Amino acid sequence: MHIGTTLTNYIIETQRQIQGATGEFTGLLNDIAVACKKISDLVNKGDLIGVLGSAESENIQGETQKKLDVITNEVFLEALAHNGHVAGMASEEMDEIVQLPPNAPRGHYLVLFDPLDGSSNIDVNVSVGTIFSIIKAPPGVTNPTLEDFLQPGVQQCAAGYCLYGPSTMMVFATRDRGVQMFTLDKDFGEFLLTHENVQIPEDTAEFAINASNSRFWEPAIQKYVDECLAGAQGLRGKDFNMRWIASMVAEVHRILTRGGVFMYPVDAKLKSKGQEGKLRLMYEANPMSLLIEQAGGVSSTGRERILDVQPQGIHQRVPVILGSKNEVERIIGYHAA
Ligand code: AHM
Ligand code: MG
Repeated sequence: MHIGTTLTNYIIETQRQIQGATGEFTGLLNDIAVACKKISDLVNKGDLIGVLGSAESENIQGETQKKLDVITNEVFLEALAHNGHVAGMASEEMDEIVQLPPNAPRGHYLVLFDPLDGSSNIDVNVSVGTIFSIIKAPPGVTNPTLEDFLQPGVQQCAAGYCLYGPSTMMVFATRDRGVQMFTLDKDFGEFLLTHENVQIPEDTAEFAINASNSRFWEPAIQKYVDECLAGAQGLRGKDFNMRWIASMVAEVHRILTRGGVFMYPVDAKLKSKGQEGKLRLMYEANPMSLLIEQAGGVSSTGRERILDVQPQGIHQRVPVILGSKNEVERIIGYHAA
């Protein structure tokens, strides 16, 4: 496909190559693109339209919701609920899975999403993003139950994110067709292909972790970060650079673009709260892991491939270590030692 082709054309062309494709998947990705364009517009206008600041509510994780968490959740639901491309949805911002209205047409897909990840950054005008994961509803299921959603990440048909940064970018991967990046041309409202078949360099000298948690880390993470900090004088024999944006979409985008490692490991502080990690498996870790693997990187809890984790609940949390292959494999090795 040539650089500059529209997202819609890209999806149609890809579908054409799949035997028996019905156009439903094309329609679904188009719905998601429309939702993301609307969210991009809201995020962009920000204070001009009074959408910044906190709402008076908490989500299932007990976190205060931002006004934009609530609004973008509605935008996403609205864009997908009536077009006959999904059988059900689940969102970071909603306790339960979303049942479609009784009269709404049904499709074959289930979509899980985080409508605005990194939203604690929104008031300070730092990049945020929408993350989505697409799985198939079990055959014949038109009113899915919770169990129908609990599929390991390896079964995702596609996944991606939309990054609202200096420019708005849609990045997605299907299970076997690599990672493509599209940039929104706001003048005519289309996502245009700007990076094809993205590949992450296997080696890197850049890592991302919230170091304020270091006193709670497990030995494997402590050892890895200590070695990075020791730089050229230490065992690694090279200097490392550190980045922490506290916005997973921006972090993963950097890694897809120039390599690196992102870690949100389990630590003693999370464990004391009964949590196995900070990030959510089904609509944060799984979609990002599909992108990372499709781009030649590795994504692990430290002990297990994230895409193989059998989910027990929609809002389940997992440790996340992802990025450049050789670095992530080194960290996995430190967990095994
Ligand atoms: P959110 O879903 O409430 O926005 O939280 C997820 C975000 C990630 O984008 C980011 O990597 C992480 O939380 C930052 O955590 P911390 O504030 O502990 O550094
Ligand atoms: Mg989130």
